[in-house]
Amino acid sequence: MSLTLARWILALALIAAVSTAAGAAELTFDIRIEHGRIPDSMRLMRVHEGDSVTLRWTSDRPLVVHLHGYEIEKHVGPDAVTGLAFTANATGRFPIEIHVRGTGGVAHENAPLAMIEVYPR
Ligand SMILES: [Cu+2]
Repeated sequence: MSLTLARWILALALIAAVSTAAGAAELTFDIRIEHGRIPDSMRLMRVHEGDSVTLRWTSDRPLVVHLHGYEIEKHVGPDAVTGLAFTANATGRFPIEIHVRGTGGVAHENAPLAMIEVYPR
């Protein structure tokens, strides 16, 4: 392989790597829980692989939100915004559920609060 050709291939590989990184988005969702529910418009969140995602939670009562698959749990209460941040490295469909405090274990309350779909880039 000629040196010139090798340089071209290296240059193209670098361009591909940069454009992939540049395509990742930083996404923030503000989500208010009331009576254990969130607005219908927030019940399905779509992101892409590699995106930096931050869910900013508030709730009318203390509870725990659990992002399945990524296995992140956060205490959410009425007095402050709770950030749940992750990089969407795993693709698929991931439920977010409410864990009820004081039941002595993992208790899922009803249907998932929301779903996050992470699409391949
Ligand atoms: Cu859970």
